[in-house]
Amino acid sequence: MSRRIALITGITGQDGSYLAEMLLSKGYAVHGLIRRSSTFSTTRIDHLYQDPHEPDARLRLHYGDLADGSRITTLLEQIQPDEVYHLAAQSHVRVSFDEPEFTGTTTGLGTTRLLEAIRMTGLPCRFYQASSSEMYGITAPPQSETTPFHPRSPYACAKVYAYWITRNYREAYGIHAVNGILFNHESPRRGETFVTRKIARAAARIARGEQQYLHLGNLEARRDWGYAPEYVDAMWRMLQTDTPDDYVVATGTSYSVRDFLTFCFAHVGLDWERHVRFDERYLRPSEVPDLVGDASKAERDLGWKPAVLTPELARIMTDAELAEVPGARTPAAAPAPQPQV
Ligand code: NAP
Ligand code: F7E
Repeated sequence: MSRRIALITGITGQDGSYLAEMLLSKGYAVHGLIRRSSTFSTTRIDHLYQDPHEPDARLRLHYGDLADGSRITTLLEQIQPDEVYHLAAQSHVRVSFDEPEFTGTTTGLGTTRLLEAIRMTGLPCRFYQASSSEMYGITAPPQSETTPFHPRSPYACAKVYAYWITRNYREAYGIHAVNGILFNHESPRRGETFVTRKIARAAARIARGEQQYLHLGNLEARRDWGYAPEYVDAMWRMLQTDTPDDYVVATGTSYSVRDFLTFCFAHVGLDWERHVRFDERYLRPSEVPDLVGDASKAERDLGWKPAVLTPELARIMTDAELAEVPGARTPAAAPAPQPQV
């Protein structure tokens, strides 16, 4: 059987890096879309580097941006992927209130640009859309595939648009397109301004005496926090089914930000209440109070079930921060992976 080819947008992000690892381990040729920037943004995939001059290199990167539809079309023609995992987005909810238009162009319309490129090229590839539990907003938990959406941020509104355009291209053009409605998933590779990483990092730094206080916003919000490497496996499973469909991926449990603080700080032997200070800058104009996913459809149809729940996740993330040598960003073992230009 010929080698399968995957294209990942957002390969430099948390999920993209785990997905690239997993697909390479399954024997795929993996192509990644990355943005050109004046400094390298490839830290999360440096360990996957393969010299692109080697004819058998299975990881290749290409410059491109979600705002650039013609580039996406030519890339698809060139790569001829079997599977497209569309993970790239402006993914920060708080930032989306500051940059609503940009969030709409990338997180929302970016999906249309990819789907339209697939339609125009006529490629028979399968398409994964990174949909989000944020789409449920203030709808009461537990949330499943049939729960109505009530988005509460420009990010969530953009994701609702992207969800429906994915379904529309499936219904209108028969494209094998699926929505993975993923609840929060975290890891040591999580961006540093998301609350779990911020807390795990601060707990380790305070324990080492490098920091005294952590400033946070709403501690009452409840989230269904799972472990990112397990969630990319669910993405892959969704694209292996014969009939495209939409799936919730979640642990089915929920904890508050306050609970997450307790898990991380207790792990390093500290009382978080002595170190956390409130800062209203981290509040959102409209908040999402409580998310708990019902992933029974994914378990039934895809055989997917999470193993790591939030308390263990907090320990994994805090241990990873404790293992970081202060001040020393680990130099890449190999040259940073770069697209061929
Ligand atoms: P992330 O770490 O923020 O990664 C986002 C990726 O998108 C990065 O590779 C980023 O590139 C890229 N990107 C952003 N704007 C772009 C643009 N204009 N053109 C090309 N690439 C662009 O996000 P993540 O946590 O891995 O999440 C992956 C996807 O799942 C996102 O769509 C997110 O909204 C969605 N999602 C995440 C969760 C979660 O809990 N993690 C839950 C549900 C859905 P740079 O590295 O250059 O910034
Ligand atoms: O906030 C509260 C904040 O930014 C979680 C993205 O991956 O998951 C993520 O979105 C909660 C919120 O994640 C701080 O108000 C308190 O209630 O870590 P977060 P998020 O907004 O849930 C969904 C599923 C996605 O799709 C998104 O792409 O924590 N919170 N104090 C804080 N949050 C942050 N970031 N910083 C604080 O200081």
